[in-house]
Amino acid sequence: MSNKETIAAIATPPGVGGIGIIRLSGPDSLSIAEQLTQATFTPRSARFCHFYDANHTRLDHGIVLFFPAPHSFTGEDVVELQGHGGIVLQEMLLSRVCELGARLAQAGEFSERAFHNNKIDLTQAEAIADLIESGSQAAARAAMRSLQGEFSNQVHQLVEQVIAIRSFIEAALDFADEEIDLLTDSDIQQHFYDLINQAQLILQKAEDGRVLNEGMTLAIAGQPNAGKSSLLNYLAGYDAAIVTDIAGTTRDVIREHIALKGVPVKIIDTAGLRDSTDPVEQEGIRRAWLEIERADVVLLLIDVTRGITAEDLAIEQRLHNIPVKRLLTKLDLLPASRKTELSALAISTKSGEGMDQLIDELTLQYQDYNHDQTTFIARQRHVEALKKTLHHVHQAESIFNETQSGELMAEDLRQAQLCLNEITGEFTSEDLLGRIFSSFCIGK
Ligand SMILES: Nc1nc2c(ncn2[C@@H]2O[C@H](COP(=O)(O)OP(=O)(O)OP(=O)(O)O)[C@@H](O)[C@H]2O)c(=O)[nH]1
Ligand SMILES: [Mg+2]
Repeated sequence: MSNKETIAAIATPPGVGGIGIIRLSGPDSLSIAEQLTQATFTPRSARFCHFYDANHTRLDHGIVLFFPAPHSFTGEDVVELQGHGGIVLQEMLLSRVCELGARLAQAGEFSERAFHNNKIDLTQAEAIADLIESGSQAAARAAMRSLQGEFSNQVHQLVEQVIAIRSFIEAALDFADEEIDLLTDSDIQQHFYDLINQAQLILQKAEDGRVLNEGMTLAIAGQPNAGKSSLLNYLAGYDAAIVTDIAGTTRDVIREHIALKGVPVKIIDTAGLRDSTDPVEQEGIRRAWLEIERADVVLLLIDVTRGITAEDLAIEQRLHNIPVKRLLTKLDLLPASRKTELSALAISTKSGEGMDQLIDELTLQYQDYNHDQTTFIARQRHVEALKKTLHHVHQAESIFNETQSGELMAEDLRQAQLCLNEITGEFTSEDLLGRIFSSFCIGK
C-alpha cells in the first residue's frame, strides 16, 4: 500500500521539555525538510540546521534526521525534526510543515502505515501502544517480547500446524478416487493432538499477557455487610463506596483503578450476595455475579465474627473455575486469644491489621501472570480469537473422530486459520484495523 500523502505530528509528549520532536512520513518528507531548513540531508546522519517560516524568519533550530524508504519505522521516507520542546514552538513548526505540504497525522497513523508496509504485524503494532502505556515493569517486558515478534511467531507456528492438517484433508477430498499415499488416521490424530496442545498453551499465555496488560481484575464478593465496600475504600484510599451497617447497602457495581505496589489492579465492589425479594437488590446481585464470574481473582469476604457459613460455601462452589481467595474481615472485633486459630488470611479495615499481607499476596499473584518470563503482552481481542480457533479445531477433531466428513472438517479448519490470521492482521477487516489504530496516540 503506498500513501501519497505526507503526514506530520508532534511525537514527544505535550508540555514543556528540553527537546520536542516532529515526525514526518511520506513521499514529500525530504522536500518539506529541505524547504523548512534550506539545507540538504544525507540518510541517517544528524544535521544541525535552522527552521524558517515563510518569510524566512527563524522559528527554531535543531537536529534533522532523514530515514529514506524502506528503512524507516513506517517503511516510507521519514524525517525527524528535533527542536526545542515547547507547546507554542512545536505548534508553529507543525503549522509550517503543513504549509509546505504535510497534513496532520491521525491517531496511530504512523503505526498503521508501518503495518500496511509490512514493517510490523498487528500484534507488534499493538505491542508498541501497550509498551508506551504499560503500568508495570512486568507489563513493559512482556510488551517488548510481543514487539520483538514472540507472540506473532507462535501464532504463525499454529497457522502452519493448521495448514498441515488442512492440506492433507483437502488433498484427500480432491483425490478421493485415486490411490495416493495419504497419512494414516493415527498420524492425523497426532497432528490434532499437537495442534490443540499448542493452541491451549498459547491461549494460556495470552490470557496471562492480557492481565499484565490491562491489570488484574479483582472482584470483592461476599454476603451483605461482610465489609466489601470498606475494603474497596481502604484500597482506593478514599470513600468511593457508601458504607453502612445496613445489609444490602451496595447495589451498583463500583470500579476503581488503583496501583498496589506498582501493580495495576481494577477493583470491583459488588452487591452482597443473598436471596432477596427486592427487585432493585435482585438486579444488583445479578450484576454482581456478572462481574464476579469475569474477574481474574475473587476475594470472598467473610465476617470473622460469623465464620464461614453454608452460603459462603455455595458462593465458592459456583466459582469453581476462578481463583477464589477467602478473606476474613473485621479482625479487630475478635478477641486476641482467638486470632491464632484462623483458617484464612484475616484483615481489618478499621485497625489495618492484615492489610500489608493482603497487598503482598495480591501483588505476588500478579507476578504469577509473568511466570517463567515468557509471557507476551496480549489483549482481550487476541484471547477471543484464540478461543475461537480452539473451538473450530476441537470441532474439526470431533468430526474426524465421528463422521470423517472432509468438507465439514475443511471448513472448520479454514475458520480456525482465519481466526489466527486475524490476530496478526493478515485477515482483519478495515473496520477493526481502524478501531485498533485510532486508540493509539497521535505521533505513533
Ligand atoms: N469493626 C469493623 N467493622 C467493619 C470493618 N469493615 C466493615 N465494617 C463495618 O461493617 C458494616 C458493613 O460494611 P460494608 O463495607 O458496608 O459491607 P458490605 O459488604 O459492602 O455490605 P453490603 O454493601 O451491604 O453488601 C459497616 O458498619 C462497617 O463499618 C472492620 O474491619 N471492622
Ligand atoms: Mg457494600
